[in-house]
Amino acid sequence: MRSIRSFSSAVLFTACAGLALGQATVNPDAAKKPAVEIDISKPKEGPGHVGWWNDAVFYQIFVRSFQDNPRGAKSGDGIGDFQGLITRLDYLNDGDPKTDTDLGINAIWLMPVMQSPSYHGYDVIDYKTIEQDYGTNTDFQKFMEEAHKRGIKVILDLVLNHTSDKHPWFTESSKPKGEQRDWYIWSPKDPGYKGPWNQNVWHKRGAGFYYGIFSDRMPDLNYANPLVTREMLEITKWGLTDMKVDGYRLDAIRHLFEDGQLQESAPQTFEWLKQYFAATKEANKDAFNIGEVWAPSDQAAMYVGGMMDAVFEFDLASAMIDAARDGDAKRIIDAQAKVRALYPPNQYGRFLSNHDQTRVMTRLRDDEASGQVAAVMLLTGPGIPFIYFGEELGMTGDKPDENLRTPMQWENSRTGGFTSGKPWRAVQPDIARKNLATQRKDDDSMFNLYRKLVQLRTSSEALRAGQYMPVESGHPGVYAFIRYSGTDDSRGRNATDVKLVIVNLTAQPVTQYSLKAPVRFGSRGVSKELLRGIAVNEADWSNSGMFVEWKPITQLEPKRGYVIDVKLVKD
Ligand SMILES: [Ca+2]
Ligand SMILES: [Ca+2]
Repeated sequence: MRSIRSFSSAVLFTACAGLALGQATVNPDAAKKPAVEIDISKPKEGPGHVGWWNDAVFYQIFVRSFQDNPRGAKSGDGIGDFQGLITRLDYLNDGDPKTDTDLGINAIWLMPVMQSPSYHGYDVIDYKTIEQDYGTNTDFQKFMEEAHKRGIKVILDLVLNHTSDKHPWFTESSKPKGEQRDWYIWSPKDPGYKGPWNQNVWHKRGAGFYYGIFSDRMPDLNYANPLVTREMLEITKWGLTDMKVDGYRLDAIRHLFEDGQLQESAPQTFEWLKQYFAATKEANKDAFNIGEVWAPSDQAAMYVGGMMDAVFEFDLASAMIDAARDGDAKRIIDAQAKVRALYPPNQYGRFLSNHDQTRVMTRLRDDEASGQVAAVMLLTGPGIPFIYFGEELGMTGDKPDENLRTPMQWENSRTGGFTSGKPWRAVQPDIARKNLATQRKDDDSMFNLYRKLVQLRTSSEALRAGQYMPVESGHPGVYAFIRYSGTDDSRGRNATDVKLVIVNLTAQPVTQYSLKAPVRFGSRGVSKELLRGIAVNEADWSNSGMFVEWKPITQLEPKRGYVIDVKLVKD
């Protein structure tokens, strides 16, 4: 949750910059907390496959911007809706394993879809009624049915921390003697302190002040009140049982509780999330919970296990983008090593950018080749990958937030094929190149790379849920690693699926590199490059199955990624 229209972009920038630099907080108590010591040579052990989410490639959708219903109810108003989204499901996954023209994702994260007065929906006024712009509860249920029919799981954005100030609970709470006074956080006088990014958090209403960490229009719920907990857990369970959703993306969870002036990751928040986690698993044992903890890796990882199934890895996202832009392999090697030491294997969201961040292609200065190596890292690396809608077309967009969330560009036209009316927000000016219809025809397009990578990941257990092993490349611009599965052995002995990924992050061809890894795969390999089918030089496996001077591709092309299937032959 960083997406409040009332924020000035200056405030937003400060908040994000502070986080990006790893400044935990301006709160003095939190600042005194000892830094977590991380030994990056010690990966967390355990299975890399915990639940269905470890077989998933997620796709993040802003319903308002995906597809306006082409005909019938709510069509032509320039606003995406559930009926429109249903018409585009076959693009995401047509449910037919024999076709490969669809993108191939198998899970969706829907940004908020419940009633809200804002365009983005992060301020809810009714947690059980679908936003009227998007359709009805029946439309939503139809969408769920159509998604499930295609083998697509769906998780919903769940905004627990706050409601809209127009929520009936808050209206009642605003009355000093109202029955729901304690549902929100009130003070007779202004307590005077500021929030973690130096914003106002106490807002005046009537004779009192209420707490709202993000905005005066988003009052924080008071989770110290058991009635609030009971209500919100009931809503959570209702979604899982009655609406049949497969889990939640939890907005801003580190702000749930405040402990005095401690406004991030208060101890009560962790305790509460254990209760939340148990409630979701009770409603559906396969429910998936992924949290937004917009903080450095060591703080984010604290939420995984018994509180969240996974959290989004913001540091890893920045590292992938920096590495792709600057040609710096160490940047991603170090970030991945840290993540590997902090999390149970694969239990984190791997993404490049989301709805709160400048689109990845804009951050890569619209350099298509850099975007393609970022895509290779996103979809071959460990964790649970998330694609932000339009990223697969290399869509661009910068602040303000509305421009990070512009309509999906299906074709090169004034409305991008998104609506027959006037889109709620204009399409991007570079639509002539950044649209699906044009990119479908080009084998080397961003879309076709994403499509191949998603399908490659889906078809390989090693890429989906396997172990990760870094490989020394002997070149500062070459990032290499192995994913393998079918064995618990830390050196890969008896692995049944082995994929070697090599990424030349630099803008120059590279021939001076040499791969080295302490693997014990077997004694001979038969290798094949999977993205372009180019020739591979076999390793010398005579050294007890360990390869030391392997150059599988004679020349690595500028800004290019390779995925090599290593088939092992035992003597
Ligand atoms: Ca519509
Ligand atoms: Ca809160």
